[in-house]
Amino acid sequence: MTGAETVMARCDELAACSEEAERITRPFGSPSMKKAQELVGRWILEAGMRVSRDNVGNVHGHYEAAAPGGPTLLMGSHLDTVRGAGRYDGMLGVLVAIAAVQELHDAGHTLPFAIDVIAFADEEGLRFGSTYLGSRALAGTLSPADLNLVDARGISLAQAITEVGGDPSRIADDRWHGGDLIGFVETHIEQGPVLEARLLPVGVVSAIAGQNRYALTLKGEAGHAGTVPMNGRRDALAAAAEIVLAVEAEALARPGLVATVGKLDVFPGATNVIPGQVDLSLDVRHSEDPTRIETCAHILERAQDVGAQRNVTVTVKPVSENAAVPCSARLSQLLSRAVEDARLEVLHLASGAGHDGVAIESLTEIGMLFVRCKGGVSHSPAESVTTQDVAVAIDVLGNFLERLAAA
Ligand code: HGY
Ligand code: MN
Ligand code: MN
Repeated sequence: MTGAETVMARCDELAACSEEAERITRPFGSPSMKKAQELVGRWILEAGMRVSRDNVGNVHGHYEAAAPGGPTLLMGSHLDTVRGAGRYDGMLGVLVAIAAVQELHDAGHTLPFAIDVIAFADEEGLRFGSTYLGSRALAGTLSPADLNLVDARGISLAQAITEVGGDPSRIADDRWHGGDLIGFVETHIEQGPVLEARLLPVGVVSAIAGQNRYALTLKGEAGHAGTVPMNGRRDALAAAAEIVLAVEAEALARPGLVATVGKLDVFPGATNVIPGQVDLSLDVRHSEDPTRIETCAHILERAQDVGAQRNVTVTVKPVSENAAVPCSARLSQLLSRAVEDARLEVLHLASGAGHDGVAIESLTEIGMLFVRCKGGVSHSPAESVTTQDVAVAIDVLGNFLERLAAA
């Protein structure tokens, strides 16, 4: 099998590692994540790398430099997924990085720098709600508050780390301590329609949009659906519905801004009971931080107005905030030349999706290579890439490594 065919087959193997039989769902610290990490560990060894894992569960592959003491290039992506995920978001970046090192290993080739390939244990935040837990551990920016995050069953991140064999009291050891870093380069599906529209297999990422996540709790008054008159109800779900539409309206009014209510839980959740409480998520993103910040304030103000009009309390808990992050000009230049070496047009494009580079940027400069995905669809089983485009990505990454070695 070619490198690209191997990557595609391995994406299928990882897709079978799921907490749910009928869809791909692989959260932090789950049995399916353990299985995926074992597979990735095996493939890292096959590519001539030394494998290790850290407290938080990131899997590391280390490919020695030609001579010890040189700097290290980080590559990789995340191994966790959203609920009902596709099989390429995250996984493709891990497997393409392994494939690029496999090619070096098979050719008996070493470089003037080491390569660390990392499969991050949690980027999506499906289990604990926050983002980039794996890459923040590597960047040394996980906080004690993060360790106290709890999942839907009340299990804390600290407990979950213990359960996967890590020591939450030693999270600081997960910070990169392997010497000088050249940077972090992540290959990832575009999760958008631009490359497909431009008939291009790959693109070079210019920046990653900033992102706010909130948890809102609306409290009204539960009551009998048959006896409480419409006037005077304190219906938390009706208030939530008005807020969801207000979120959409505020986003539509601002070019380039996206805002989403992705989760909404109704309590008590019975046909004949007026909803007394609604918990909902809010995700707001834009490439310009001032626009994002202003819009968040405006949306939250409108939510409070709706609550006041309906006599429903609105409590807002900020979950995470990440400023927009630029990709390194140096790494992007080298990636652009590497794309040209593959006789392809170079397209620079911004990422609306968040990526581990947002967390790693505090540690070292970042670069990203996007791979075309069908219809721009992601966070869905319909996520799809072609073997040909994956072959291009591996080829471009190989060109990039060569250029970096010669730089
Ligand atoms: O939410 C995101 O943008 C990424 O998929 N974590
Ligand atoms: Mn994702
Ligand atoms: Mn991703």
